[in-house]
Amino acid sequence: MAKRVKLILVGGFLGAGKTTLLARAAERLSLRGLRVGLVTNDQAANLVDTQLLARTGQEVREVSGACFCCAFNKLLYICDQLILQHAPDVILAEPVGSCTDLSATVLQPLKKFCADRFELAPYSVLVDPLRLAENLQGAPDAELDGAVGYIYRKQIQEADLVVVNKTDLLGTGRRDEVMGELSREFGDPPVVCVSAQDGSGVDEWLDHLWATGPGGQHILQVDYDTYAAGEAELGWLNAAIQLQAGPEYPWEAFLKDLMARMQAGLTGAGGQIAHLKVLLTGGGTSLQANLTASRAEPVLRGQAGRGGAARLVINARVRMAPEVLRQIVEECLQASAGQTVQVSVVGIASFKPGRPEPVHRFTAIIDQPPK
Ligand SMILES: Nc1nc2c(ncn2[C@@H]2O[C@H](COP(=O)(O)OP(=O)(O)OP(=O)(O)O)[C@@H](O)[C@H]2O)c(=O)[nH]1
Ligand SMILES: [Mg+2]
Repeated sequence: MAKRVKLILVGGFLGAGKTTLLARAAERLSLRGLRVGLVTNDQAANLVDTQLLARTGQEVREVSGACFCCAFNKLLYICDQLILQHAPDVILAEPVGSCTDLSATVLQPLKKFCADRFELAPYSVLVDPLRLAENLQGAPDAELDGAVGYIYRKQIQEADLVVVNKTDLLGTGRRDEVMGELSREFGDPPVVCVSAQDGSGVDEWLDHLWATGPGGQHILQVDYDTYAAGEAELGWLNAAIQLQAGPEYPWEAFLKDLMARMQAGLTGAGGQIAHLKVLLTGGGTSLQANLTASRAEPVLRGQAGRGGAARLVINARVRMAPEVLRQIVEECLQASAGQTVQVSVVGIASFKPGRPEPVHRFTAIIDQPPK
């Protein structure tokens, strides 16, 4: 039998740090001498994540147009292409951050139909510890409640392994509190703690994925009406924009101004920001800006050059009507550009994710045969 590829799916809510962890894992696995392939996923094209992961130097493919469960055959096709063209030992894949029920709709079908090709790692679900308590408690100022909160909980419940990320931001006391919240709410699931950003815990997490498995040990009852209602509360916008300015124009200041305008505009209109991510590239440099909550500060990483041409990719996931989201983003863009920057929109899509219609849905756990 041909060698099986280790397939690692990393889920979790929007902004939990999946892409950052995949990039870090790709780096660590390459150091172990393993060839890595990466797969991103979204409802539409023009993904910040695909571009960010391409910077790891590894092969990246995109499943866009639908989530993994609704585009299961496309996921298989893309993985097969990766295997044929690149021969990876490991494929790391990131499902859309508003998706759940992946165990029933993706993991079990993978074990059933592709046992010869893939060895499925435990399904890791990332948690942003700074958001956990407010999202679970449905506090009055919680970013996620109702149907979106339902998705959030289901994601954690179906994990084989809960990965508490961003531990670089936690003191020991807060870390203990997070563990307490997880154990109270989810009955002591296996948990590992990492920081995708500084790399701590990442090797231990990877070791765990090689020591245990296969993934998909829990199948949940999921009410698809509530799930669909939760996804439909989110406005989605993906845009690719070409910019042109004079020779010394400071692109970093432009991006900071744009993020501040979008944050004020979106929250001012009553939107709740789940994840607003923007990547500005040009002249061999790239600068990313992320905002993972309405009241947070945007985080900038990388660097931007000065002047000339630049390309902007905007991916916004905001709890508001998509038409309003698009109007605000377009107005902010024009305001930041003023008379100094020429803006041409290469592509823009804004919509609500459609009702999830999985290709497969298994109700029993498939035991993957041993190697
Ligand atoms: N401090 C800190 N920030 C992190 C860590 N991991 C991710 N982040 C930041 O969290 C934000 C979101 O990270 P992403 O990796 O884009 O999150 P994601 O889960 O892929 O988001 P979606 O693709 O929108 O679902 C970015 O600003 C990251 O830099 C971490 O370990 N520590
Ligand atoms: Mg991502």
